[in-house]
Amino acid sequence: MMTTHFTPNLGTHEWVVFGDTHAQMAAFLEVCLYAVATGRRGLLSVGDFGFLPALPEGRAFIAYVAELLEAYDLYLLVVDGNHDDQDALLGLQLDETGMGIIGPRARHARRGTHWEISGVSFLAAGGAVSIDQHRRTQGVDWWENEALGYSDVNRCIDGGHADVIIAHDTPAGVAGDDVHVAYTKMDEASAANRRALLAIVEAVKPSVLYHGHYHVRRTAFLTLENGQDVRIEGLGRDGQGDRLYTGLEL
Ligand SMILES: [Mn+2]
Repeated sequence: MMTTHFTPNLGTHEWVVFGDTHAQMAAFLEVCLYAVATGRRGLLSVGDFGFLPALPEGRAFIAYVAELLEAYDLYLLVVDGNHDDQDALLGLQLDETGMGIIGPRARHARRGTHWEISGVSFLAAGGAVSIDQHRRTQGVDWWENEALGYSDVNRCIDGGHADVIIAHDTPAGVAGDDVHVAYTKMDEASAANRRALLAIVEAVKPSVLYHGHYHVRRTAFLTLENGQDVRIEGLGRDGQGDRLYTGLEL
C-alpha cells in the first residue's frame, strides 16, 4: 500500500472530495475556499478536473491551480475523468509512491493505484464514456482510452480490498438508478463502463465510493452480492455551488 508522500500527514478528516470542475477557475477557487473555511488541506478530485495541458486555457487553469495550492497551503490529488487529457496524464513522471507529478503540491492517481491516508485505504478507478464524442476531436478533447478497460479493471482488482473508491463513473446496480436522473447516459458504452466499475466494486468491497460525471449531487446505496451496502456519493459540477464538493466522510 502506497502512502502519498507529497502531503504532510493529513488525516482523513482534512480532505475535501470534489466533482467536475472542467478547468473552471471559479469552481476550483470555491473548492479551495471551502477547504480553508473548514480547516481542511487535502483536495481530492473525482475527475473531469480539467487537466488539459495541450490547450492554452488548460495550461492557464493548471497554473492558476498551482498558485492557489501554494497561496492556501493545500494539496491536490486527481483521479481522471473522461474530459481529462489521458495521454498527458499517463505521460507524467511518477513520484516514489507511483503517483503522477502534476506539480509540487499536485498528483494524479492512475486507475488501479491504491494509497492510504491515516490507515484508510483508497483506490483510484477513473474513466467514463463521453456521450458527445461525435463532436469532439481525438487527442484534443477526446481520448480513446477514456473508459475503463480490462487492464484497468485487473489492476484495480489485483490490489485487493480498499475502504474507499474514488471513481469518475457510478457503478451499475445502484438502488433507484434505473429510474434515477443519474442514468441520463443510457447508451451501451456508458452501461458497459458502469458494469466494469460494478465488477471492481464487487471485488474490492469498499464502504464508500465517490464519483462525478452525472453532475448531480446525491447519496445512494449499492447492495453487493454478499449483502454488504456500499454508500455511493455523487458530486456536482462547476456552477452548482456547494453541490460541487463535500468533506470526506467514511
Ligand atoms: Mn463532466
